[in-house]
Amino acid sequence: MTRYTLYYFNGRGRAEVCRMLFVLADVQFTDVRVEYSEWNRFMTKLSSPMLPVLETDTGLTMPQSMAIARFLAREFGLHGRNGQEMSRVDYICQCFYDILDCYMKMYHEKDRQLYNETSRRSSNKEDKLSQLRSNYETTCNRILPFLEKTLQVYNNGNQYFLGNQVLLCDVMAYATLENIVEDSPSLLNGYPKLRALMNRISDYPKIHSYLKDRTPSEF
Ligand SMILES: N[C@@H](CCC(=O)N[C@@H](CS)C(=O)NCC(=O)O)C(=O)O
Repeated sequence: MTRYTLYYFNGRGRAEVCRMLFVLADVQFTDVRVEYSEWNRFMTKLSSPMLPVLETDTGLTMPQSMAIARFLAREFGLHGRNGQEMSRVDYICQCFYDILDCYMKMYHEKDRQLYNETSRRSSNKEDKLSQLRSNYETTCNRILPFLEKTLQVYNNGNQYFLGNQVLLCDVMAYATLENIVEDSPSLLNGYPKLRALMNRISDYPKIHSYLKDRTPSEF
C-alpha cells in the first residue's frame, strides 16, 4: 500500500481538502505541519517554493493543492466515473479554488501585517488589505450564485454536486465555505442550497468525526 506524506503549514488553508479526501477514503497519511520558522529548511528539502506538497514512497513529490487533490481523488475513486463527470468535478473545484485563493491571499496579508505590528501602520498597507478583501468579496459575489445554481442540476440541489455520491468537489465546497462562514458569514446569505450542502457534508459519518476531533486552527 502506498505511503503518503502531506506537508503544509499548521492550518487548514489549501491543504484541508486533501486531508479530508484521506479521511473520506479511509487512507492513512502522515500530516506534517511545518512551522513558519522551519519553512526555509523544508523548502530546500522538498525543492518546492510553496506548500502543500505531497510525497509518496513510490517516488512522487508534487506541489499545487488542486493537482494533489485531483491525484488523490483519482486514486481513491472520488473524482467521478467518466470524463464527463470528472470535468464537472474539476470546474466546480476550480470555482471554489478561485474563492479560496482570494481568501488565502487576504488572510496571509492580514497575518503578515499583524506579525509586523512593530512597523507603523501605513495607509499603503491598509489599502492593500482592503483591496484584497474587496477582491475576495467580489469573487464570492460573482461565483457563489453560479455554484448555487450548479448544485441544483441534480436532485434540486438536495444531495451533492453529482447526485448521491460525495466526491472531490463536495469536499472542496466544504473546505472553502468553512472559511467564509468563519470570516464573513453574511456572504453566504442567499445561498441556502450551498449552506445545506455544508451541513450534509459535515454530518457525513467519517467527515463528522474528523471535524469533531480536528484541532482548531487560525486559518
Ligand atoms: N497555487 C498554489 C499556491 C500555494 C501557496 O501559495 N502556498 C502558500 C501557503 S498557503 C505558501 O507556500 N507560501 C510560502 C511562501 O510564499 O514562501 C497551491 O494551491 O498549492
